[in-house]
Order: sequence, then structure tokens, then C-alpha cells
Amino acid sequence: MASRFNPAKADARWQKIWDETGTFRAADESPRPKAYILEMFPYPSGRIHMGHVRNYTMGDVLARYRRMKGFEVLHPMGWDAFGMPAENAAMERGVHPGEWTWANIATMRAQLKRLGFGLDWSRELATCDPAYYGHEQALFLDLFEGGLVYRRQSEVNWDPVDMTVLANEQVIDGRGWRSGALVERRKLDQWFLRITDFADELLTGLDALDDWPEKVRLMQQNWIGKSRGMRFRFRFAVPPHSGEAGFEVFTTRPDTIFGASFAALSPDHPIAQALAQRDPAVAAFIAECKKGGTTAAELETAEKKGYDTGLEVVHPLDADWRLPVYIANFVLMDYGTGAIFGVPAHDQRDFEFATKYGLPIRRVVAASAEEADKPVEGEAENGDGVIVNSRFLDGLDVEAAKAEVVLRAEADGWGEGTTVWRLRDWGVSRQRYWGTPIPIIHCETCGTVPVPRDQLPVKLPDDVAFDIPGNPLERHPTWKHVACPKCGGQARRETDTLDTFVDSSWYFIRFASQPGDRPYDQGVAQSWLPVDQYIGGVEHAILHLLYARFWTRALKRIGRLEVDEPFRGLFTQGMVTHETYRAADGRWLNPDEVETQDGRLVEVASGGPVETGRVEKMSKSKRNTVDPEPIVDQYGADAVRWFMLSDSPPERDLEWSEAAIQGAWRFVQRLWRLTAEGLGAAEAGGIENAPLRRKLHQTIAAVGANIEALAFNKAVANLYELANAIEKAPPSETRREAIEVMIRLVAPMVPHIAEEAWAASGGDGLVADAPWPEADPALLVDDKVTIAVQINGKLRDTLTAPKGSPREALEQMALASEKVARALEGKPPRKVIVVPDRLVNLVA
Ligand code: OV8
Ligand code: ZN
Repeated sequence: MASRFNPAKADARWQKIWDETGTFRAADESPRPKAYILEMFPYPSGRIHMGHVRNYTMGDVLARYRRMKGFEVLHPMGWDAFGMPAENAAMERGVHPGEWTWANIATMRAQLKRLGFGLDWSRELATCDPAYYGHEQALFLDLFEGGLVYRRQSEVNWDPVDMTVLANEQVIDGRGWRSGALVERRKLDQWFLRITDFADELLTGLDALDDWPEKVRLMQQNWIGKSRGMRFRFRFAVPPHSGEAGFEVFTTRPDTIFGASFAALSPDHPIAQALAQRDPAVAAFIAECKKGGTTAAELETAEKKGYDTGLEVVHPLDADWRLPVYIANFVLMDYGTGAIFGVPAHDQRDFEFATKYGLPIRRVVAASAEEADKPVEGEAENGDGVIVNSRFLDGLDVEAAKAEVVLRAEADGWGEGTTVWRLRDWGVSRQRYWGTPIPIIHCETCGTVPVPRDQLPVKLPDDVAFDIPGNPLERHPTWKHVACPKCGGQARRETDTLDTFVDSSWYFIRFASQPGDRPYDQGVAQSWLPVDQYIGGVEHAILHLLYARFWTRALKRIGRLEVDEPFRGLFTQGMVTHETYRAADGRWLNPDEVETQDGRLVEVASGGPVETGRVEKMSKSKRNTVDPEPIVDQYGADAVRWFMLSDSPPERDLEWSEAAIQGAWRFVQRLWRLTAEGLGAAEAGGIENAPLRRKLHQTIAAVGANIEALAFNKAVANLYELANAIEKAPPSETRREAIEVMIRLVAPMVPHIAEEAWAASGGDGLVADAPWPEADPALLVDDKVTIAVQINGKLRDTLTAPKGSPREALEQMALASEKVARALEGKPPRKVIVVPDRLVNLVA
């Protein structure tokens, strides 16, 4: 056996063997129990980063462990390959998005392979492949026919200089990223998926996901946002020209109804629109409201603006009370009814609005009845309390007052209690090239016509240019012109493509089953699903996970999949972080560009001083990234994997450090010495080592349990302890056995050295295929007990003794104690009482 483990040779050798023997290929028809382990598939953005390495190492350890435990494991990998970055690359460098993407995939695939992940590469997929997105188009049409897809007008960010729609990411501080022009909101016909039809089940479904982080369930719950409230009708004191008698408002705070000081309509409200028809000032105000982007942050922080229509409505609980009607930019048409009543004292937006327009701020909730007249100043008070200044509601708490108002409204017929949801339907239209074309044809005569199934996939045209802004599909000379499938007349293709979150909403189904002629085989897919353990970044806690849950339930509703929840277990891992470095002029420096000289940190290029900044998530902007590939070159895959698992609990951040990767490298070498030397020396012994055997079996159990619990750092600690115990033990049969077992215990984490050592120890086949060692339950119970030693009932000493030690042995141990001898002053005790495994009491 070689004296050093050489990853440069061994890694590639074992990777090739796994590949050629199809070790990690998952068999649909296997009689074994199935386990589906999945990590969030990467965007092919260029190169693998440390976040990927950490994510995929965790999944790999679990997958390899489950295989050794006898499961048929599905552990696939693919590419989330559509999206803006490819188009950006095309615009910046003139390279076609497809070419850029496929080149990145080739690079990153090779990088993943070098890390030795046990993946079923035969199931690899890329979402930008027509062989994937064609099936997505078929599923889209299934949902369309199932009534879960519809089209309506919705706002987009419009760049008036580039004359193009911008994605939210392309709006920077309210301006178009290329033109710098102030972004406007524009209405376009867009496609939506009816996720709101599933709001209730997506919410209640969370209760069953007890193998998900509580934090993620809470985030989804808040996102879905179920709240009880009330709808009621305001009557105009004098109806407007358009003739409406009034309008409906929605509120979650009916208890504050006596605090109302105005009513407000969304600029998109039909009454506001009707007023604009007659009044250019209203039209100008509404146009003004359309400035600024559509991001939630922008809508939230935009200055509150209103237009006083001069109209008045009557308070529903007081016929003599009139409220002015405004059109206000912060009232959204797609929440509630697009109209509200404003309670400035108890809602911050209303407070800002009332302050600006000099409207009354009337307190109706107070900490106590005595504070009824205390003015509300500085900001709104939206806390709990007792109702004041509210006639028949006075003295009630908030909840009771809500119920009382709803009761009155329902009895008198002017309103009713309702539930509203924060969740909106999912807008999936993107006015971009690099995405799945929406398989619809627009015909003047027939309307929206689905592309016939036998014409799928609708492929993206290759001959497109990115030299001018906008959607190349829109301006392609021929692509969009087609014959209507129904009437044969001239028609045009939909030029919107699907949000890339659609691609990631079903990839885990396609991994489980990928026939050529349909999206998946229902029986096969169901034999694998749900994913037993899903691992990924917490940045996908809301959208991706919610969309995938929705898609799964939507397929169930149209009878295509008998699965409720796609991911039974979810784990969100922490970030990989690194120190940041800054030159004197403020430039961020990469760790490669700094070195220590005479105990000081300096910039390599200039020799100038460098300041060490905070430890932060590795990112391009702070330049604190460490490229995994050269690290793999230098230390080998196993050291990198071991480091990823060792230092922190997996849900926490992991700080990259040179010292720690060197520590991991040393451990890999130590494992090698241990096996090489230990296996050779074993023959000399031939004796049993009971404590080592016990340690071994306790380690088998602990490592297994810790991997199951994804507590990889604890499993690593268990293995360090075992290595120490083996090193300390003299040669023996037990020691040899311990080394052989240890090779299997480390195999999921450091598979290359494990294969090498397994082969050297004469193991059968591959260690990847070897069964996980069995822990002997008899050896798991602790064999030591603590014995209290008392003199006349008073504690004088404690002893550690083997469990079940005979009375005489305990008595002798007690008498041998120095503390006892001193206390007895050399005299023998008059009487000795022994309680086995518990105590020895000496009566002096
Ligand atoms: C560092 N394609 C999507 C995606 O996020 C997933 C899809 C299912 C929507 C890395 C960065 C420093 C994870 C990430 C994800 C996976 C794929 C960590 C990212 C944060 N990070 N941590 N440390 N280098 N693709 O390529 O971005 O959350 O789980 O692996 O990431 S991705
Ligand atoms: Zn037609």
C-alpha cells in the first residue's frame, strides 16, 4: 500500500468506476424500499461555487448512506437553465444564450463529477432542452384545459426609452438598468395560474409537513396570508355622473369603523376610471400614479398621493356622517375590493395620508378607557387595546368589536364577514426570449387557441439578435406568424415565455420518470414521490417551494398525479462565508490578491495595506469568493467534502478558512495511515479489546443517527473520536475489525479514500455497495456506573466502576479511596452497606 493517499489519481479512478458500473443509477423496478434524495438543481451560471459544494455534499452523504442501508436511492442532477443571466450574457458579450448556457453546463457538470457525487447522471435534464420544455408546454395545456390557467391585464415595468418590458431585477432605484429612464407601469395581457384556488389547501397542508423547518412553514403561512375581515357597501351622498349608488370596501379592522375619516379608491377602480373619462385632472393624477416600478418594495415606499374627487359617502352606522372620497395611489385594485376606508389613528399608510391632506386623526383604540382622549401623534398605533370613542363598541376589546360590527352589518344588510388572502394568482408571462414558449396561438376569429399536441414542442428560434432591447421573439421576422389551428387563418404565436419558476415546479417529477412521449409516467413517478429529503437554500423558502407545492396539487386536481405534497422532508442549509478584504482606496480584494507579510496583510500586486472586513456570504460584489476547483486540485475531493461537513451545524453559516481545509486534508491522510498501517499490524495481536469494541459499536449507531438527522458535524466528531480510540489501541483483532468498519462509516463522506482503503483491505466489490455496519445493541448501553461513597451517610467520594461489579469489589474500591482513608483516620469501619451500582456507605 502506498504511504500517502494521492487524490489526484484515486479520485478520477473511482469516479470512472462508479460511472462505468452505473453504481448510482436508480432502478424503477427495484424490490428494495425507495428513497428519493434531492438537492435544489443549479442555475448553470458559469462555475460551481462553494454554496453548491456544501449543498450537494450534504445530499450526497445522505444518499450514499441510504444506499448502504439497503434503499434503492434516486439522487439525480440537472440544470435550471432558462432565465435572465443567459440573456444578459448575450447582450453583454454577443454570445447566444443557448451557447452560453450549454457551455456552462459542460463546465459545471465536469466540476460536479470531480467532487465524486453519487448521482444518477442517466437522468440528467436541462430545462432549456426542448425535450424538457416541450413536456412543460403539454402540462401547461393540461392545466389550461383544466381551467387553472387564464389571461388578464396586469401591470409590468415599462422602460419608455428602450420601449421594453423590464423584469423586476432590471429596475434599479426606479430606473431602467440600461437606459436609466424612469420606469413606468403599463398594462399588458398576461397569463396567470390559479394558485389562489389552492390557498386553503396550501395553508392547511403545511400542518402535515412536520419534517420541514418551522421557520419555512411560517414564511409560507404569512405569504399565503389568510385574514378575516369584512366587506361592506358605502353609499354616495350624491351619486356621480356615472350613476353608481356606491362602492364596496374591504377591511380587516371593522372594529375601527368609528375612526374612519376618508374613503379611498384605487386608481384602477372602475369609478376612478369613469371619473377620469370626464375630468382631465383625474386622468392626469391616475397617469401620475403609474410612474414607478411594480416591485413590492417600490409600492410600499412610494410617497402616498391622493386626489380629492369632491364626492362623499355616508358612514354606514351614522346617516348624518359624510366621508370625503379620494383616489389614492396606495390602494391596490387586486387586494380586497380596490377601495378602503381610512383610519389614520390606527393604520400607518392612512396616517401618512391624513397628515398630508389635513384629515382628522381620531383615536378609537386605547391602552385603557382613561386614555380615550390622548392624541395619536408621530405614527399610527396598530396595537391591541380597548375600543373608545365608538358609541356601542366602547369598552369592548378589538376581537369582540370586530365580531360585533360584522354582526350588525349582517343583520342590517350593509355588509358581511369574509376571508381574504394575501396570496395572488401566479403571473407566469415573461416578455423574454430565454424561457419556455407559452404554447398558445392568437387568432382574430377564434381567440386564444392551444397549440395542437402533435405540434409540441414549440421550439425557440435560434436566429435571434440581442443588439437591441426588448423581446427577440416579438421582432423575429417569421417565428410568430402561424396559421390558426382551428380556422387556418392568419394568426400569431404567443411571444411571452414562462417564468423559470414553472420549470422548477415539476423537475423533480421528470427526474422520477422521463418517458419520451409524455411528461412522466404516473405510476413510476408515484413510486418515487414524494421526495424524501429536499435540501437547498433558504432563499427559496417561499416562491419556489410554494409553486412546486401548487403545481403538484394542480396535477392532482386534474387527475394526473396522486401526490399531495412534493417534498416530505425539507432542509435549508446555511451559507458559505469568508472574510472580506479592502485596499486603502476602498477596492474589495479577493483572498487570492492578499498575503501576509511580516504579520501584516498586504495586497500582492501593490504591497499596499489591506484592511480585514467582516465575515460575509461569499459574493462577487464583495469579491470574497473562493473558487472550489483549485481547492479540489490541491487537496482532493474528499478533503473538500470533509471540510464542508465538519465545522458548523449544517443549518448555520460555514466560514471558509485555509487552516480548516488543511485540517480536513490532514484527517484524510490520517485515515490513510490508520488503514494502511493498522491493517498490516493487526495480524500480530489476536486479542479482544472490549472497550474499543464498545466504542466501535457506539460510533456505528451515532454516525448513522447523526446522518439521518443531517447533523453531519456531529457524525464527523464521532468519527474523530473513533479514529483517536483506534490509534491509541494496541494491535488486536478488534482493532483490525474497527478499522474495517470505520472504512464503511466514512464512505458516505469521503468516498474516494474509502474505496481505496476498502480495496486494500480486501473488501468485496465497492464500499459504495457495502452494507452499513450493524451496531450490536448489547454494546450500546453504557458499561460504567458512578458509585457514591458515604461515611455515616455523608458523601465523601465518587467512584467509577464497571456495571454489575460484585459487592466485595465495590467495598475494596471504597476502602482504597484516599479521601475515605483520611476520613476514617486509619480505623476500619464498623459496618459496610453496599447498594450494587449505586453506593457504598461506611459506618464509622
Ligand atoms: C454561497 N435553480 C435554483 C437555484 O437556486 C433552485 C431551484 C430549485 C429554484 C446552492 C452562496 C457562497 C445554494 C442554493 C441552492 C442550490 C442551487 C446556496 C446559495 C447561497 N450560497 N451559499 N453560499 N458561495 N440555483 O444554482 O443558485 O440555495 O440550494 O445550491 O443554487 S443555484
Ligand atoms: Zn382561427
